[in-house]
Amino acid sequence: TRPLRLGEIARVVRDEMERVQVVDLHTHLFPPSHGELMLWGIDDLLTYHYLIAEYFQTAPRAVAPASFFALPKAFQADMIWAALFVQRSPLSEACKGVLTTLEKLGLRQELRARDLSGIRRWFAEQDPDAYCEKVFSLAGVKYCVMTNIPFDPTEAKHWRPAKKSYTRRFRSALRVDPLLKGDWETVSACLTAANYPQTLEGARQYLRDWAETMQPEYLMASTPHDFQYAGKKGNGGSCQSSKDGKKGGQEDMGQGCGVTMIDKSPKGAELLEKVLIPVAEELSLPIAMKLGAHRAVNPSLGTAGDGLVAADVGDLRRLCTAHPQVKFLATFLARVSQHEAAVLANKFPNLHLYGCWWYCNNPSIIREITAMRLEILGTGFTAQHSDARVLDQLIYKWSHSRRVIGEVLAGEYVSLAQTGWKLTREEVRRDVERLLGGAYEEFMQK
Ligand code: RAT
Ligand code: ZN
Repeated sequence: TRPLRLGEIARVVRDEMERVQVVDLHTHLFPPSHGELMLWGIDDLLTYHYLIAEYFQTAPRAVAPASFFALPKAFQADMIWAALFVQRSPLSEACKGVLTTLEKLGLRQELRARDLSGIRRWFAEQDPDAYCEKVFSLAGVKYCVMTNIPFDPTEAKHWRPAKKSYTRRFRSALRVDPLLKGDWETVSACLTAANYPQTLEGARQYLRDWAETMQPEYLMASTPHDFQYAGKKGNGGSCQSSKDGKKGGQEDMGQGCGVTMIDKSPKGAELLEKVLIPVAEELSLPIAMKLGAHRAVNPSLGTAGDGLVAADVGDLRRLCTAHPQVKFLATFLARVSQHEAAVLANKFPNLHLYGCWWYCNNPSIIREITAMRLEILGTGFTAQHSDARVLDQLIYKWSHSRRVIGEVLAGEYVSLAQTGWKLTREEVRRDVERLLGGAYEEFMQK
């Protein structure tokens, strides 16, 4: 409890950053109980879609994406290893991530020798359950939130008819992208297959029932690049995203109890307003929005072909205004959106910003965004989430982020200390815990 000396601040922040058990509030990870859905090990690390995209930047013309994807995963991994780690220096954040991960797992010798076979042998000896625990403890992650998509049958089978049991390291989030995309075809196919009526009320009941099954932390969706939300009283119950001017279905627009059959497809904003928001409100579940992805910019690359767009931050403002009783978690993909988003979070107590997402999850950008957020929001935001798809990535994503966020925070404390403000280690610990999970949990509870 003694005040820290100026010269001690950087070291204390570094220590506290190293020791804090973080909450990882958005990942694509699955527990070992989910079998093939759990990605881990060197071949999954090397075939991460960030690395596939980087590989194709410079791949020979003769390697067509379709033939690459038809190869066994280990072959794909070999090609990426050769191109990005042997023929070039692995300078990108995604490449360095693989190195940090292996180094922290203790595979230093194999790394030094660039011995991919040796690395594979090591992973082959690991037991998934024990390895999973090892990764969580090495990464210092208290628990992670998964992304659970009921519309995807390969996932749904792990929940119904019987829910798989898994450790407390994993929590659920119910993801509903087809709703925000206005992809009524997918939604109605799922409703039909599960014997729900093809109505808005049918869709709401479907969500309620899945929420009952999954017990999610929140409902979540990423917005399509052309998403527009007009607000509650906008054009026909906020179906502004309807580019072709069609109204969304026969159902009582604007009144919205929605039991009539739908004969035209409702659009994303309408499904948000009439399905997602009412269910969120009814079940007191926050909605996590991810804004700024432009899917399938190069469709031949699959997930690796998704790009970025500067989303309209105004959509989120209109949502927070129209639904003050609903809590929104949000993260933006474009660097240009970050400042406006921080100001918005400063105005709306029902909005919580989290993480440096995907193309922003690079040290230089994390540094800039974190400094700006601290300056505007104090500790009222969540500095990072990993978005890990491969279990082992928790190790590097958190290690890289802890370092940068710590450096930024230390700088802010030094300027505090220069005013004569006295700071203790316990206070540093409190702030660090808040930035890496505590602020999220406080927001969820309020
Ligand atoms: O970062 C990623 O892995 C992306 O492919 C997306 O999944 C993104 O994180 C998302 O959740 O939409
Ligand atoms: Zn994600």
